Amino acid sequence: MNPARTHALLAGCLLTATTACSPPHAAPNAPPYTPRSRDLTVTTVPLLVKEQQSLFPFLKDAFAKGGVLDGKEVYAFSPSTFTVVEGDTIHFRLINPEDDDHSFVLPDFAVALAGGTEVDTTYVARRAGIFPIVCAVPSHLPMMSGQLVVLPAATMAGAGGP
Ligand SMILES: [Cu+2]
Repeated sequence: MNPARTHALLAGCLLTATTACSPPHAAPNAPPYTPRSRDLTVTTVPLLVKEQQSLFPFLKDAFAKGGVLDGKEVYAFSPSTFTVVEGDTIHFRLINPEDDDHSFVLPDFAVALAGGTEVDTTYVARRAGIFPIVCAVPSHLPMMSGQLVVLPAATMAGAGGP
């Protein structure tokens, strides 16, 4: 293939790649996204825990030494996935209604959740990306987890709604 043809093909590919990467909803004169506050309530919920062994007989084997839940209990955050936009301020209401301690941990943020407590806290989603949320209590890992999905502000330009 001659060099001019190769160059034309490469330019076409680059143009295609550039077009494919532009924000899908951003019209040329769309107003930029205005960061907002979002209220999110999260409750810690027991799913398969030792207190339930009389209700679910299979748990006796699961929690026994060598069982599939040996040294573990299954809890969840409800809900466990949150979607916000870059720059948003999140007011989390974190509720732990039971007597076990938990925590709510993002890569740059951590809150202890003692048993029977409710914590109101604020987190600013400064960077777009998908960030893991975990409870740092070792016996609750890796099951007690979730994700914070932070959309790039550019993808929300011109978008209406809350
Ligand atoms: Cu936990």
